[in-house]
Amino acid sequence: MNNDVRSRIVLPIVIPVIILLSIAAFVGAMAALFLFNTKAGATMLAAVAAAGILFTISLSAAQERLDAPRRAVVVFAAFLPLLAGAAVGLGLIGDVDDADRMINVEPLLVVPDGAPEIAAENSQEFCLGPESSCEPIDFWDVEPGDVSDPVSFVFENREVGVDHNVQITNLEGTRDDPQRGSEILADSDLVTGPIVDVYVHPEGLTWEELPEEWYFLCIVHPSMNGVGTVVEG
Ligand SMILES: [Cu+2]
Repeated sequence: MNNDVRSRIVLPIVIPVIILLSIAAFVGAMAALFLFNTKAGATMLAAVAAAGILFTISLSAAQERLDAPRRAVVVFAAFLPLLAGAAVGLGLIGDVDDADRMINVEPLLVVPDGAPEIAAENSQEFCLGPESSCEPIDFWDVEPGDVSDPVSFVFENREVGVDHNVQITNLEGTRDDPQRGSEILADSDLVTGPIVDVYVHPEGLTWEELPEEWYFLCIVHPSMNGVGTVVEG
């Protein structure tokens, strides 16, 4: 390849790509440094990295041309703290506990597609539907995205300043005279309205593992109750 081709065709492509990759590496290193680190570690490493970068800039600005040792110092000062921070963040060095680095060992709760919605607008009954036309329910026919999804729902507590939750138990009694069972199958947090609370069964109990009919209630207002069934879509 002659020099002309190199400077006209290759370099205009290669140099921007190298610059882009460097930017990506820099942002990634910074992200790892800040996100997956202890508070003290992130602060310290960020300060050292910033100092290194400042030092590098001042050193390069003061010199017309950097000789080899100075260049090594520049690279060392600018990149080492960043690399060290990223390595700590990624768990390569330092042996910092995952929890301390604030890495979620467990993935964040993922709400399955098609998780059913249920709402409360008063303390008498649950209802289904949008605000102002929410239909009170005694029976909750749940149509989950997939019956093998974990039991999950989006609970909208629309009553200002009032606590509600949704608990699911086995069903005692009959469909027309339902009673709360002793076995708690799902239990969402007690939340003060107005709020939208998402529940996903923490152990992954699935819809198809529920009994055919089950009981649901609000633990604060036992009159808010009903019988639920899963219907396949
Ligand atoms: Cu309630």
